[in-house]
Amino acid sequence: MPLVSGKLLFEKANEFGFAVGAFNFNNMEFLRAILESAEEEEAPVFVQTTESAIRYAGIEFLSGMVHAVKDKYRIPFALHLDHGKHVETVLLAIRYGYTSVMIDYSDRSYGENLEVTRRVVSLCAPLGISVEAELGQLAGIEDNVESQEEFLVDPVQAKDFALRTGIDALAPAIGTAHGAFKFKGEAKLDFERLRKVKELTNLPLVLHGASGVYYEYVNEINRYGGELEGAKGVPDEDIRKAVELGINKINTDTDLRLAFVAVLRRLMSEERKNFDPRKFFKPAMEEVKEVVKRRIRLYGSSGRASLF
Ligand code: TD3
Ligand code: ZN
Repeated sequence: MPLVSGKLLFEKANEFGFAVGAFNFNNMEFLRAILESAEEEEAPVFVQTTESAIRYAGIEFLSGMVHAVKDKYRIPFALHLDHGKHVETVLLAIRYGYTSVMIDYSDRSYGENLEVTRRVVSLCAPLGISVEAELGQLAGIEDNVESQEEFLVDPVQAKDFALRTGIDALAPAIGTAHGAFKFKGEAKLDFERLRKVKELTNLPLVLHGASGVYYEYVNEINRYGGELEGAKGVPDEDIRKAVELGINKINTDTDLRLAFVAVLRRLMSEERKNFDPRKFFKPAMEEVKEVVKRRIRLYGSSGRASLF
């Protein structure tokens, strides 16, 4: 049971109360690390690419790799477009065999978000491709805490949006941010808001900007010449709570990047005579596998492949 529609993953996760890991890739090393880890954990998984990943690698390479290896794995997994900002990218993803897409008009007006998301659902639903949309905006580290509230999801609006678009999953902004610098002080997620959104929509929900930004990797990077002072992520405890409150897909990119680069920085500093990139990439890929497995366990999705 290899490449499946995101619908299937969203529905099972919502029914059984766990979250499926959604990990980003730009290259063979990350894709392999994600699929091998999910296979070893017997976990369903989303592999996903942003528009910038598509610009970097080309959609032929990204989708081509996934389709070339899909029968090697027994776990169910979906190929997902992360943060699709243009309907044209959604059409491209459909053409290249993606099984799930996100249309992200969260930075436009509510009316525009509604209209474009409806259009994407009308394109994808007949093809069995799932659609994720977003309401509210992810905070940046520079936003001050007081002014943040207006960027968070409005639960009543979420209910209206769900009913009028027919989306398969919703990403509600509840105080997380993308990248390695998520919070100035303590991490602060609006769990009450999350509880409300779940109660009013009963939709599969997606948590973006969820990386833990583990200090082991940040410290290793800083020790070997990096400058990531002040990096901060979402504590594991908050992830567990979010899953309990109804999060069913968790996006993680930064944690994989940090693990990979931590190993690269150390090895490139220690192994000064080596110029075979594989000798750097292989151990870096192994570290990405470790962090993917750690996240999959945290999300409660280990062993869940047997549900499909
Ligand atoms: O959608 N994504 C992944 C791509 C964002 C750009 O890196 C996320 O929500 C992941 O967030 P995080 O916490 O890994 O940066
Ligand atoms: Zn995101």
